[in-house]
Amino acid sequence: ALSRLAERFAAGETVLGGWLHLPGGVSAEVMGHAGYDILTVDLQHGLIGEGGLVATLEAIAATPAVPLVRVPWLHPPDLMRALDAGAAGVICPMIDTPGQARALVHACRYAPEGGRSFGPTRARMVYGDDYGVRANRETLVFAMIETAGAVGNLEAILGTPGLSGVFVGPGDLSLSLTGRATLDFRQGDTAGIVARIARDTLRRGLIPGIFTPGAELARAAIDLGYRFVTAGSDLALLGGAARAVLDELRRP
Ligand code: 3PY
Ligand code: MG
Repeated sequence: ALSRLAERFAAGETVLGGWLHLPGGVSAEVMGHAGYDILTVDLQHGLIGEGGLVATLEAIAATPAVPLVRVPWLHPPDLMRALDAGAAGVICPMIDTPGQARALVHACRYAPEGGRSFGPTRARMVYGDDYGVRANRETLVFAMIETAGAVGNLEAILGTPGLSGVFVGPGDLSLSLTGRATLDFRQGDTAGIVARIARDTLRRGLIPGIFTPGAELARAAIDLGYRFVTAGSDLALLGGAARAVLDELRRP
């Protein structure tokens, strides 16, 4: 298998993710050896960039973590290159309509289910010669739900054949719903909507995922039923730990 993730999700397990913003690969190794089940290379807001993708995937491969890529946008060449480079799955930002969800799946699945072009350069090396016949079944494809429009279209998006699950971006979602971006999805109207996304996604037999910056919000997400819970990015965890040391030492 590309990973044991599909089985773990099917068994109802909660899987913990880390998020990678820092280039260079060493922080990816640190995060992987820390024990995250999944590491997501963020090519949208991270500092890694397309040119740093392969080195970061190689660093993840030196750890037990499963590599996913958050692509910059719904752009089929980026999705296909991330998968060819060895991502076990992709997370695509700003999927607001069922048409966009269909385009996302189409780019990530080989014919007859989709239109992914064949050329799994590094993926075949990493996952084996039968990658081509297993990829459609095992590649994870997550549509990000992070606008009011996406919430309005949720049922239709969840009906997209071949979609593995959805992934909530609480920053953009709160920005869209309230005009102010916060990762704390427990605030205001966002709370009920984030709870409903988990319920509706589970009811359709798909995987509800979400980004959180750390343990407290990750726990709250797990309590709502989220199964793929990202809990922290390398950049934010480093900054938070550094601030905690300095606060402790400089406390009057
Ligand atoms: C968001 O919170 O909008 C995200 O995309 C999380 O990375
Ligand atoms: Mg976002």
